[in-house]
Amino acid sequence: ESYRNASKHIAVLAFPFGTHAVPLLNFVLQLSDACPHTMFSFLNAQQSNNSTFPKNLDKIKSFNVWDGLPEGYTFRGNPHEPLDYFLKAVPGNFIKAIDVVVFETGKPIDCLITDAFYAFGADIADELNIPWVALWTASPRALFVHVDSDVIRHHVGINGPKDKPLDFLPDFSSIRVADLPNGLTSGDIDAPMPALLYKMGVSLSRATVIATNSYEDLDNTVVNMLKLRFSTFLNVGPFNLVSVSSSTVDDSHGTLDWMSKHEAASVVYISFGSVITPPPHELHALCEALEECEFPYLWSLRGNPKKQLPLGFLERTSSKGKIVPWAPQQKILEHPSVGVFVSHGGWNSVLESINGTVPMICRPFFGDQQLNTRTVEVVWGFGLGLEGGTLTKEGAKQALKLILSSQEGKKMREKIRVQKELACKAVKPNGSSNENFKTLVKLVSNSYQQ
Ligand code: U2F
Repeated sequence: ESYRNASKHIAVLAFPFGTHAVPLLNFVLQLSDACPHTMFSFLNAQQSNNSTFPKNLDKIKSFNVWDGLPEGYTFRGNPHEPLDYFLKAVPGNFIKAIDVVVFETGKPIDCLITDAFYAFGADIADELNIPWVALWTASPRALFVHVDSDVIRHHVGINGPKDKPLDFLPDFSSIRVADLPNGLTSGDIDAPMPALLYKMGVSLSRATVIATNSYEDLDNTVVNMLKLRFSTFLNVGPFNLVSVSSSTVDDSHGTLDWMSKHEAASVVYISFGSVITPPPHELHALCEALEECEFPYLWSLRGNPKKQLPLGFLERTSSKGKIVPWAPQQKILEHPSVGVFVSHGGWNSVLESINGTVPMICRPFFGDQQLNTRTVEVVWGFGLGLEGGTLTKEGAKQALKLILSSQEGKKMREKIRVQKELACKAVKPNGSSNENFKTLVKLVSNSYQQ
């Protein structure tokens, strides 16, 4: 059945920054298989649609919304700038686009799916009298701190001591104030993004379903707390075990062949996600550590390696290393030669590390990344943070050696293997994510068929 012939119409509102639209699209792809007679309109900023949206999907059509950028705007390297403009344009740009889609297709909207960031989804859904499904694309733990913002603020204050543990929350005693996203209890709590996340925490109780890209066993205590808060909080991931988006399998730089030339569990894979490049002195520190330890490395680096890395580094390590502008990360992490993943701790990277059973070294930058780092290190024990939170030559050397060539590294690999098994079990028929997904489909279709 094609987009035009469907009798039901679901509008999807994507968040066009970081790796948000890809998991949302994966979620919608799964739903489109499970919901017959339903068409999906995927509303997103043009740039993000161009990079995430494959051509020719039968039941899913993409539409561009205004990105809020002033005319003639040129990106000068600050990733927060386009985000701030975009946040000024919401929800008006989406409301307008929904009107256009309804007019063009002649089909009213029966259900709204949004990135959970969009607290205003609650109002749009109320206005249209339709269900609202919110997809949280990061970890349950990162969601929980936003849902419980007021409790956390009450206990630790605003801009209070950074090393205070959050021991007033179950299973948070090893998490400190410093691990919370910026703007939750420190920094500018009224800035656009923190304000949006705060509103999200308050509005999510109005969602018909809150779905997340994780699985029940990964952070079970936190998941159970969320289930107590929201009767329809459903872990339906990890999506990377269900579907792999086309952008992550492109291997035009021959990285998989290169990986195959190396010994098992020996290669350092480096990637700081889709948004961030570490500052020059940290790039240099990492290069020096790699060079001194002589570990083979594969580095997905945005920018210009010749300009950003130490003079002569590329030449000196050419037999040991490979630098590419984009790598098929999921496949690299599944490759037997990879031994450690140096990462920024983005949620998709954590899930892909679990899938590949590769211990992580995390250098977090913003949002949930510090909380993920701490959780990986202290709660799950399959990776390391860095002393002082940044890359230094000695810190990187120590962490790389520990994971690649010590007993502790082996233990981490064991721990992550256990997680991989649990993740695989969750997405199997009768597994928790699979069952949760069926519940989600029922909840959505019952509510809009009435
Ligand atoms: C934001 O995500 P990021 O894009 O910064 O980071 P990840 O969640 O780790 O996702 C990166 C994705 O890009 C892929 C990689 C991941 O699926 O496989 N990728 C690739 O295929 N090839 C490359 O060379 C480099 C990356 C945000 F910054 C995070 O804090 C959030 O946790 C996340 C989810 O909400 O979104």
